Amino acid sequence: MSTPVRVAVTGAAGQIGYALVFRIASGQMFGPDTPVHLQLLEITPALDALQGVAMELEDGAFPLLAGMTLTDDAAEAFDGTNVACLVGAKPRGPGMERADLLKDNGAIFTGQGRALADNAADDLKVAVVGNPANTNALIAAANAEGVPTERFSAMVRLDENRAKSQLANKAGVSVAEVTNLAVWGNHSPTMVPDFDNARIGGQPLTDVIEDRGWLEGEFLSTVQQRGKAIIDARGASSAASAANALIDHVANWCGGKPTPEGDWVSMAVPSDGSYGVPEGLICGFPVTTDGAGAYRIVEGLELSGFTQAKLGSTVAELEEERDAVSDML
Ligand code: NAX
Repeated sequence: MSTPVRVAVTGAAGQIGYALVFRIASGQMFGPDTPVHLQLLEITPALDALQGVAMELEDGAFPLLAGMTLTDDAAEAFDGTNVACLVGAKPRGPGMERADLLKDNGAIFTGQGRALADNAADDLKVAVVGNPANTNALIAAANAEGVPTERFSAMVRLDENRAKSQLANKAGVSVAEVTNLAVWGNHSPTMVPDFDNARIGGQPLTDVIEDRGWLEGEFLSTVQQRGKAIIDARGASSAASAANALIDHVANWCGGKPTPEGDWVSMAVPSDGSYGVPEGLICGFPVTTDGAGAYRIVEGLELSGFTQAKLGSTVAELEEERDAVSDML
């Protein structure tokens, strides 16, 4: 057996954490031959609940689970961490403005960025799920002195998976037939699923689904509002599907599951200026990954006027968020 991958999960006793850690322990993030050591971080009042999660992990008797660390101390949680899944965040409370949410979460991600820089392994990779995910990733990266910025990402994969499922249903095909579906921008209702460059069964998607009114209307709004629809139906926000998307995100990036030849996936990563997105913003892009920690933004895609305009709006929102937390960058 190889050396265990040290995986930190923050907010590990929360809803997504509960859906995530068992799948990591069972080998779905890093493959069936890679042991993992789970480093679980929670706030102090949630440590009892975290203990319960750890007991259930023990009761899963996972052969790949090499060890666990349970703590409320970020330095301990990130000690030697290879992959950090930053899920824990402060939810938006009643009457709370978006700016307050940005600031409160900014404080968490400032501290976690520093703790990662001081304690994590040299090959650290970070996937941020806690909202506002893109801007939290920006803050963590800015405060992680010495860690290359491109090691920080935010998750837009749930949006991609949601979009693929809607498209597969519409076309009457298996979801596996829907490929090359990028989600551009912010993980927020402004994000943009790029149907112009997507494919179904290898054909341009727009040749298979010719109803452009549906693509620009109902499809887009269904994907953008899916999080709210889940809350309305379930009385709680997406958890298992979010954990599933994070498994996909990390597995493709550095869990030994490269993007299939000719396909791409969506990750929010620091912009290199591609497609007019200001450099440094953590923005959803189409990327190819090698499964071993490297990714590349797919260049040269043509965007329709519709998608280009939507990209402009989501990027403007990211810039506003960045400006609201400029004192933390
Ligand atoms: P929960 O409230 O169930 O769990 C969050 C957990 O984080 C709690 O157990 C809390 O004690 C812990 N926590 C809070 N501050 C912490 C800190 N400083 N250090 C460590 N742990 C801390 O929320 P859950 O449903 O699990 O969602 C977690 C985050 O994911 C939220 O911010 C949510 O908005 C975000 N989401 C992001 C998605 C994405 O696609 N990027 C989709 C799903 C989800 O909405």
